[in-house]
Amino acid sequence: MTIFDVCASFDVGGKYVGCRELSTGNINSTYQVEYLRDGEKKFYIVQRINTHVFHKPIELMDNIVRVTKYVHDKIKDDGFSTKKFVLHVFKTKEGDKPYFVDDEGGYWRCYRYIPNSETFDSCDDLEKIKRVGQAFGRFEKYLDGFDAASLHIPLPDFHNTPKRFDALQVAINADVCGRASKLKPELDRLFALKEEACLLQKHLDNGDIPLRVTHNDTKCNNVAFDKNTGEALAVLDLDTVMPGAVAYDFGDAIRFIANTREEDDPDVDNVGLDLNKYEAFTAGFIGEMKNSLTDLEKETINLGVLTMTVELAVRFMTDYLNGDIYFKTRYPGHNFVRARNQLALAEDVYKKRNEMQNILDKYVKE
Ligand code: GN1
Ligand code: MG
Repeated sequence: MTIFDVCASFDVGGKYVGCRELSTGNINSTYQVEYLRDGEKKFYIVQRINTHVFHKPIELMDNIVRVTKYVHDKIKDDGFSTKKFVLHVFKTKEGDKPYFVDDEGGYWRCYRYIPNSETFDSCDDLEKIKRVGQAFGRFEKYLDGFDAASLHIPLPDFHNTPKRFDALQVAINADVCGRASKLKPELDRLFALKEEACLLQKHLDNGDIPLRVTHNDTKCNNVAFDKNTGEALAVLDLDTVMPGAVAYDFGDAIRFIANTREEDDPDVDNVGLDLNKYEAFTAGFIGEMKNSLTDLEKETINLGVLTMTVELAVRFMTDYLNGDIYFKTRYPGHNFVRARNQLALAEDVYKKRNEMQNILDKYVKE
């Protein structure tokens, strides 16, 4: 089965020209495909869904179809371009399905490539960071009226931090690769943050904060930008869209975009939270979202930054202990490097929590 065959199964017009694999993303395999239609180049994104991670690809695609349709209609009402501001899911020619199953049982999907767009794996420009915040804030604002409980849950307990700690403990006890003893200092530091990092889940369990439709992977490379105007366009990578807390999305975005180093930089002494970047993202996100937020959401949204950072450190560490079976790694020890990086960031976030709160209060009240 070639990418050409996969493309041919979807209802996209024109002549296939070629494809290239895009290397970003720790989970799915992604290809950008070029077509020619009426003398014009058209681009599509074709992805093989990682069914080791996403066990129910049909449900996952059902979520994506429903959420993109809802956002599509809101954008149309607001008079914005639906081609630019929301992903379009192609259906198959046969069966009208939003996924194609190849002869090995692999699940594929096809999106329209957002025209004339680009993504960034990291971002230092504060104006651009603010726009990333606006894009994710807009996404959640548009989905404010969507019945979150009606969505399938592709990854149960994805951001259930206490359960992530439980899984870490299981991995430590099993220690299948004999790596646990040399990780003791890092594990002690991680467990020291456990109580604080698990507070958000308590609020959710008690029903104190609402379940919303959340994106759950709010990295800046999941926002498309217009190549010419620099405007933030559609939000990408909707695999993990499911019910959650707004603090997940806010926190995960800050964790990624406001780290002074990249997520897997081994130079942990220089990893920390950049408060200027924090402020830029907050201005964009809160600017879009603040009228939809409850008082307790405003009070707890910052807790998401610590929670998401600790949680990802726990996840990378767990995967390292389990023998690197979940995240794609590029070299031995990659997951451990990532875990140490996120741990250093989490400690700095904890130190800066009061400064963060002062900045947040300013935008919440504006
Ligand atoms: C994974 O594949 P990617 O980069 O979109 C992961 C996220 C992590 C991220 C860390 C489904 O996302 O939760 O935050 O790596 N996605 C899944 O880079 O586990
Ligand atoms: Mg992604």
